[in-house]
Amino acid sequence: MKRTLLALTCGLAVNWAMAADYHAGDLHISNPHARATVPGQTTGAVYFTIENTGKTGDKLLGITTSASQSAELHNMQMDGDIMRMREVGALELPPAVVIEMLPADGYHIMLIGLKKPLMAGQKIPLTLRFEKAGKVAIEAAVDKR
Ligand SMILES: [Cu+2]
Repeated sequence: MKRTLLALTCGLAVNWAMAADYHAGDLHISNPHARATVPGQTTGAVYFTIENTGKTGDKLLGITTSASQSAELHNMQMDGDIMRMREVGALELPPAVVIEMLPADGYHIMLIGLKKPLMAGQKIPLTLRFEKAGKVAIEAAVDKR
């Protein structure tokens, strides 16, 4: 019993430390995180989960950050047997959609022209611009590689 309680407490502590949740109108953005980069690496990637809990659609139009010269929304898809990444102008967020950005598949935010390496433990400020919800400031936690 004691053991179970301890495990539970640890689990809660971890969740609490990782919980970065943002609400903007009907949009819910959770767990923004980035991968640590090595010196000399000029690009980085940020991932988060975005949910539209409302009854009307919205659109992610753009991203800015002080961590890099620019930030683009990318989509990764298989093209035959080659994984290709391309820039997407805007991310459609229809009602009830949940989009989970993942390192190996689908969408991510590409940071282009990193000013400094992304180091584990840092927080990267980003501003997301939505068609209806407007500007939303978030911070992405840098994970270990
Ligand atoms: Cu990319």
